[in-house]
Amino acid sequence: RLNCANAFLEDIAAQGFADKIAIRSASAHASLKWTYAELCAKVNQIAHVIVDEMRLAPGNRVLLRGANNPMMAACILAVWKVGCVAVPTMPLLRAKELSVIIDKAQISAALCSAALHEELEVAQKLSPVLQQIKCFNSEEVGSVEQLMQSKPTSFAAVDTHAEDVCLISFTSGTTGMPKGTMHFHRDVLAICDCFPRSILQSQTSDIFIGTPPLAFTFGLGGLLLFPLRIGATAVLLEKLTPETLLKSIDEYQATVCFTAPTFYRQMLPMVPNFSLKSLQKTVSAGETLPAATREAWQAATGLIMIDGIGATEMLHIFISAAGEHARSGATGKAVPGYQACVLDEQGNPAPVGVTGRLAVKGPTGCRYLADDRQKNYVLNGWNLTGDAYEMDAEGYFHYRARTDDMIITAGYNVAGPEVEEIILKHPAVAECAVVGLPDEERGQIVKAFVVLRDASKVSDPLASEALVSEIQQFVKANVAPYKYPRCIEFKDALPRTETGKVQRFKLKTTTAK
Ligand code: 3SK
Repeated sequence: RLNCANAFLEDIAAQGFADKIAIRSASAHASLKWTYAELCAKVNQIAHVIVDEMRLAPGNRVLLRGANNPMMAACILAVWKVGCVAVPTMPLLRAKELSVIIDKAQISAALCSAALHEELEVAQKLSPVLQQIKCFNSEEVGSVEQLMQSKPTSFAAVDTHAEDVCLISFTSGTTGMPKGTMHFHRDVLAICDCFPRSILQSQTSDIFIGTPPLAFTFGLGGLLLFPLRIGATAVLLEKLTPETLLKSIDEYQATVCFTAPTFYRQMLPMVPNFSLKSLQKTVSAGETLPAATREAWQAATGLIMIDGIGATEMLHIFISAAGEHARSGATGKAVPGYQACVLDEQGNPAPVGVTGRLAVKGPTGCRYLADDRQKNYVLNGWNLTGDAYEMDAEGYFHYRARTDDMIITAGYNVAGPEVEEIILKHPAVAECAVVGLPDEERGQIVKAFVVLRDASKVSDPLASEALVSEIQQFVKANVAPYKYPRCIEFKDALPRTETGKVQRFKLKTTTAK
């Protein structure tokens, strides 16, 4: 029997951490601190609200909608404590997207931050299976906070099984079709015993900060579960910008930061304006970390980036490396607890140095909710993540592309991210995505979408043409010339999921010129 909520609450409080700060946050007016004892009490009161007022029973699915703040965290833990299934959703989702999730997971109840409830009410009209919404971060009559006031501060966790589902996390959909991934109580604890222990080597004195939403398992683990599992402190902040994250690192004396490569890149020019003396470890995941970003970050901060790849299907990071074990250009090795290998087209282990499909197994794995795509993801016990990787003789894994992002042009294999990495080194370029577009002569051609640091550079067509040819020459000078983008389009922004991944499928539907 196992209820994972206990492992973040009473178990930790009983280990001598009751008066330690569990969660810090800030509202517009005040800063907020909850000790482990206070967090336990709040979670228990919310648990009573879920059982006594919402009349939910173990196994019921509860949609959670909120930004990264203490009440959102407490609601997730309370849902687990009462044996229900948490379905956290990205704060920016619109009614139609929410309704797809509600229908797919047959969700009858929601806990929603008051600031975000309007869109959920629209979704409820589209999906009447959702019968009740209780708002938090509100003092109104009927709000979670108001109902909590009369509730006891103790609650005995429902005696769930280690293999009861407690979390359904929806993939953010780089392909546009979200899938629900189901995770057990034991999975939630397993991720806390893998990456944070062996790679991050987090300590109870650590203060965790960062940007990924709690609705994304990267954020749920990195910003809430990993700190709480060891009695450390989680700083939960909403609407962070590169500048406010740097400022908050100094203000909260954060030691561990989780964010995506794009965010680290955007912070770089501002790093000299901050002390960052407290910062010891920076974790990058969610998208591939270009070597240039890793090197620039190290030059600016002196910190060796901890790169990692995870997947919503696997719950958290399964390949990574830290400190002296990290290598520029490699994501890392299989995180202890996981095994990883590269498979060829036939499903056999590919030789060292050959690109193939990444396959992973370990304590967590893919269980899609009612989705035929399960059979494509899990093969002979291996999870096929959809990433093309190469393993070197030392067991380091080198990212090449998403398997569906390999471009085959005139018989050559081109990995889009390799070309992106070169283009990103051009001084005029801020962001870039490379895709293959159908071409009669070559099968596919390489096309780059580029966001410039200064968009005014291409306001006149002649300047634009000159810059296209300059970037093309730049790529040819740095990699095999057949990889150069025959077509370059300047854009104001790249289409991204809420978790920061580029939605290449949207770019692939454009034309070549
Ligand atoms: O996208 C990733 O690399 C990732 C990392 C950690 C946890 C979850 C995900 C999807």
